[in-house]
Amino acid sequence: MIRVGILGPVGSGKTSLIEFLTVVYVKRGVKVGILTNDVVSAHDAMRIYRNLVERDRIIPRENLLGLVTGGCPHTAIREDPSLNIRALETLQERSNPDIVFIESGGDNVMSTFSSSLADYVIFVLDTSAGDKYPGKGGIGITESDLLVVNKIDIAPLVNADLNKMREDAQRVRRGKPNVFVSLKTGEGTTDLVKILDGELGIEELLKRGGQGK
Ligand SMILES: Nc1nc2c(ncn2[C@@H]2O[C@H](COP(=O)(O)OP(=O)(O)OP(=O)(O)O)[C@@H](O)[C@H]2O)c(=O)[nH]1
Ligand SMILES: [Mg+2]
Repeated sequence: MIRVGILGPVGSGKTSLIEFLTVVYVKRGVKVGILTNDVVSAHDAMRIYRNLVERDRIIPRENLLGLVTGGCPHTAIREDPSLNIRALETLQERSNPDIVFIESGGDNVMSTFSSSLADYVIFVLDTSAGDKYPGKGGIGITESDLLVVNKIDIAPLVNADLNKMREDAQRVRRGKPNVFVSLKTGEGTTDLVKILDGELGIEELLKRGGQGK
């Protein structure tokens, strides 16, 4: 089971990314589980349930789990990830997924996953705050395995210079991968999937017998 942690500021597109990737991978025969963390509600899990379980029948309900962490979202994924680790065990017992996407509650640029919880970490930033990030840094932005800059469709509305953001991403991440996308229009998502295929070894996983839902 590959555990992919997904971090990023409130509203940057973490759930949208999980929904997109789940559809892509399930259609290719990968068995996907989803674990969401929300601070005060099970909002994201309920949304995923409505979209991917009830409406589109992409995953069975036992492949989805939502945690309500309370308090600080960092704690549940970094200082004391025991609740999440137990939830992963439950998902494994119930449906034994090939990949699990773990969404953190909305955080800031300093959030990270404990290595005991995630094997691979994606940080989702968006352009809505302009182009000062990723240049300003922050450990989540600089140390994550993949930086996804989402909502490039709205960049012109906030005068966000995407070339500056690309150069800054290269510099602060010292060459680690980044990809610029719009999960709304689909722009950049082919590159995103290509990068993740390579990073997560999806083709090898399918050859070894990933079995679909
Ligand atoms: N314009 C635009 N809107 C987007 C894009 N991706 C997501 N959104 C919208 O942005 C809002 C937030 O998206 P979510 O996927 O819920 O973001 P999130 O990071 O999971 O949010 P929290 O879990 O609340 O922190 C939603 O209204 C999405 O429809 C995009 O590429 N472009
Ligand atoms: Mg979300």
